Amino acid sequence: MVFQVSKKETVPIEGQKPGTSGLRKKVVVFKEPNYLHNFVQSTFDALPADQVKGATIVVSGDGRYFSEDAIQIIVKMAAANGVRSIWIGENGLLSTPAVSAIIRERIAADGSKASGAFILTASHNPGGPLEDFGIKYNMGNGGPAPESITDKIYANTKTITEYLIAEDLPDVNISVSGVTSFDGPDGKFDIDVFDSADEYVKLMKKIFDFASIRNLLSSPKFTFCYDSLHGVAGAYASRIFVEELGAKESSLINCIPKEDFGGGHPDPNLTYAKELVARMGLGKSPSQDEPPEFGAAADGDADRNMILGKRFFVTPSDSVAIIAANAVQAIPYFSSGLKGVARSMPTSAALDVVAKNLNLKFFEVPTGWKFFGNLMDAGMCSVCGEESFGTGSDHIREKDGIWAVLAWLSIIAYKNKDNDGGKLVTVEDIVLQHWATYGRHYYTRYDYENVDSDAAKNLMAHLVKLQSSLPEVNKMIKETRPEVADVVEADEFEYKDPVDGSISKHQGIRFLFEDGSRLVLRLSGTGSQGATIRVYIEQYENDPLKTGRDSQEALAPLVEVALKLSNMQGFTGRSEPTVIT
Ligand code: G16
Repeated sequence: MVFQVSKKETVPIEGQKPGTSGLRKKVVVFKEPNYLHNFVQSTFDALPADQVKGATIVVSGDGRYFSEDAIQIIVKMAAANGVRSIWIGENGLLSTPAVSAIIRERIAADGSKASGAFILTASHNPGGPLEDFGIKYNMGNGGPAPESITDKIYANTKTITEYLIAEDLPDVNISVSGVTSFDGPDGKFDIDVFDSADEYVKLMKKIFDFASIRNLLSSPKFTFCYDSLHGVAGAYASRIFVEELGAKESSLINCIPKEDFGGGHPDPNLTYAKELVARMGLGKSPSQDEPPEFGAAADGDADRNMILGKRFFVTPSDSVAIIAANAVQAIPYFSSGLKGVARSMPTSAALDVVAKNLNLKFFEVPTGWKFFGNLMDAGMCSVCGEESFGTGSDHIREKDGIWAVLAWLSIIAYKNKDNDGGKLVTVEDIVLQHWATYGRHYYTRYDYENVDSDAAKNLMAHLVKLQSSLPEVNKMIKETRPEVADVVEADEFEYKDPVDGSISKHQGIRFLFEDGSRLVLRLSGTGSQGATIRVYIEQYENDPLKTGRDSQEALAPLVEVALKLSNMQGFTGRSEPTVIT
């Protein structure tokens, strides 16, 4: 059978602007007639022709509700647009980092490589018929499409008049590995379904010393727990932690991927990873059992991570700093040194102190993983991270949740390597030692979710106006909490990419204090409804006698100042944030 290509008329649909990481909307919106079709065609039309015609493209995601329907539609549209091969992880499952690895590493039997990928995920947002779906495009380097492409996609969605589809192509059986070939007007079209984990596991084995991690996991002193929150990390957890590294099957919780994430919110933080938090002894009512020594969780698409020790939370900002400080000694992939390190602007300056002490190149970029990609492609950055529970390296061009766990396990193994009979060097010991060397950045983030969009815009506009009068800002601070230092600089963060010179403006409102503290406010680019206001609060302490305080208590004066300056309650009507991390 030769499939036919149909041209279907359509009209532009409003609101298809990709956010921080792709287009995320409610499933009901994605199910509206032509909603997905318009976005997919707009993407094909935004890509260079040779990355579509005759190319190989990956399509998969975190398996959330509507994924299979979306895969079938994208396959038919890809065939009609002249794509040569489509690669799909079994059951449509590929974690975001695995997609990046596949684009970079996988070579088909005929020697071809993929030129890009549609990743179907709304990341840490809940899934199900009434929840969120998402789609984003990654390029040939394995990283999210740059703004030059996402801007084109958006422009196309505003002028689209038709899309192409091969309606008579049968649905693909995505549950069985193998290649199926079809004949189309442009020649052959292949659909290649393959194991979701093989390529990723191979890559992890090249980066880490699995033998030393296996040794750690077999030690009676060390106990371990991993929570996939029913996201796609479950498709990798058993293979890596149990089969390859010898962890007990019972150390994995919520590791069966589910299309609605078991009804939960697949966001690995202290609020949503409730079961793990309780197991680790950090819950409101501490668990009866002795908590494990190490715990970690992933989000829906497995690019985020949360790292916990026994009754101990590691902030993501500290996590990337600690990984950077120990990478060369503990992780074989970095043994010849780090090319540089980078963090997003709202992430705490813990990484800056490490970079300074170790004399490493350092970059501060806007929120959004795509900004790290250019630095990595140019060989300027090896390790990077964000406060939003994202950590990664130049092995791929996405953040990588399981990589972060393996990095921590490698560091713990390294710190315990000569420790035959002694007490385990724990996660907490490693963090305390880090603070003793580099000082501590107290850090917290307040999120106000689903706020009225106009109220959020007005709040931001009010802050920008306030920034023009520092004496007024400092007067308000003194009236609120006299012990808080003066603001010495206030601006909106703007980034000039050192590789391609592109400029990104309005990347967050900053208040920089005389003692190094910072307040940052920005609107999230990943929500699907209303606006989410994020308030980031940070204070540096390098007096060893003062690094052991409770972080919410230490930051209370700055939090009060942030809420006062922003007039949060006045603009939004909210007296409490939705989530504190
Ligand atoms: C995405 C981006 C991250 C960003 C995060 C939060 O992650 O890749 O770089 O930090 O969104 O962004 P925002 O503060 O705008 O909500 P993910 O895991 O959601 O794909």
